[in-house]
Amino acid sequence: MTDTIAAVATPMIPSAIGILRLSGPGAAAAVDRVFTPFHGGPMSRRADRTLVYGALRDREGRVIDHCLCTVSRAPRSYTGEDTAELQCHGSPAALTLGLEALFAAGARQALPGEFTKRAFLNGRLDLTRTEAVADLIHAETPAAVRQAAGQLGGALERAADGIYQELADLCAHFHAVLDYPDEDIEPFEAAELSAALDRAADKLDGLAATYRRGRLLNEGVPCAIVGRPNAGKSTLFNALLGRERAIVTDIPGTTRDTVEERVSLGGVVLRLIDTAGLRDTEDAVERLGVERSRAAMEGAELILAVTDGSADFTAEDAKVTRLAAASGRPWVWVMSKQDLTGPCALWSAAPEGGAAACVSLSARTGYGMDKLEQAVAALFPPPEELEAGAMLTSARQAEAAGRAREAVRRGAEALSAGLSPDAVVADVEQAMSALGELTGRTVSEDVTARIFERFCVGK
Ligand SMILES: Nc1nc2c(ncn2[C@@H]2O[C@H](COP(=O)(O)OP(=O)(O)O)[C@@H](O)[C@H]2O)c(=O)[nH]1
Ligand SMILES: [Mg+2]
Repeated sequence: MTDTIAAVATPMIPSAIGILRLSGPGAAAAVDRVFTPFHGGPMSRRADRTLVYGALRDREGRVIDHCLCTVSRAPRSYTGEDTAELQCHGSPAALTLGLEALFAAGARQALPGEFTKRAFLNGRLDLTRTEAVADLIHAETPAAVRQAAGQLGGALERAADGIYQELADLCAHFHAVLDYPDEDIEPFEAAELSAALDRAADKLDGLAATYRRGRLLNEGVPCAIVGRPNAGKSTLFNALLGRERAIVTDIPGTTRDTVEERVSLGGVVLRLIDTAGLRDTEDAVERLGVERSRAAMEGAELILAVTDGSADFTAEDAKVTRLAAASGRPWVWVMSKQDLTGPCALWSAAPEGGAAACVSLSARTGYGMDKLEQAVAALFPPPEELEAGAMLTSARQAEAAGRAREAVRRGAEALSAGLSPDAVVADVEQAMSALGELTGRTVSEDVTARIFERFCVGK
């Protein structure tokens, strides 16, 4: 028997509405102790999902707020347990008193994520949907919101489940043939097995391929700003951030360490990294900074290579654009300090490096910043309606899906190497187990259930 948990579900700041939430067998009884409807009987005798207006009381029974209350009973609730919600005014002091009253009425403080954990344990949400709840809360862009909402709606669960079901069919068939030789079940065809494995492998490849974009969508795009000292990197960094985060001076070599901040640009979250200028230097500290900026470039998914548009294009600039081009990452060539030179930048002054875009801008006046925004938006377009939600977005998901893929591939190889179906099926079961981890379901029960369900064995 589980206990009853309670928590303030909204931020503890003065606000329009604050919500006290409960889940567990004692939810309605606890609410009865702290909430008195203005009309009608106590909440424990009310219908599910109706809003009731009444008084919220502290542990001594004194009225501390007028609020709305609703109950949803097991199993048709978010957690799958009896739940209740008190929609109060957003007063941190009143909410604290209300929560203390709920504790006095038998509830205990919920742990972080405990409501959603109970929803998972009670089978209301699979693991991917559980993760989507957290993703949605932390989403920073419209695209990330739609992705999380799609995953919350079960898009990834269905994708993983589709593959799982096909593999389960294979196993069920195999076990049926093996375990019930007297039944009239079609024998196993190697060609059929091979085709089914290829289908699953293709789907898993497709799923794995979504991870890069899903991760960037969820975690943000690591974006290194590189260039020689005094090119205007830190000024651009601050302009994108909208505040003076990095130190700007006209002394070359001021930025010696990498500085990272999140910023939303063109509907894309950038993990913007300001780096030390790339140049050969004798200064030990600065050299360390240069090493770090090289590392930042290696870890980046987007590079902004900044050259000073008001000065000559130097050998150092050429080195920077060459490094950016050689990185294999999409890169944008930013020619800075447009306010000093006018908009006609001489791109031809430098070698062709396959930049995704060339932008002449002034971080000081803001000229051209919209072009940079458009370039970023074009490089990281939001997912299509149908893709949203069906992408791998976390390392956990990618790892599980990757293991499934490896196992299916091993199975396919074993089959073409002429190994017995037993060996192949062992790999298939491992793939199912990995997919089961992705969504949080179990394996053997499903396979067993399926044998009886689909093949009517033993009837
Ligand atoms: N006029 C003008 N000066 C700029 C602009 N961007 C940077 N600067 C100046 O160029 C110098 C070096 O800038 P900084 O951002 O520190 O360059 P970093 O070494 O590449 O980080 C500073 O004196 C800045 O004020 C710009 O858009 N317009
Ligand atoms: Mg700097």
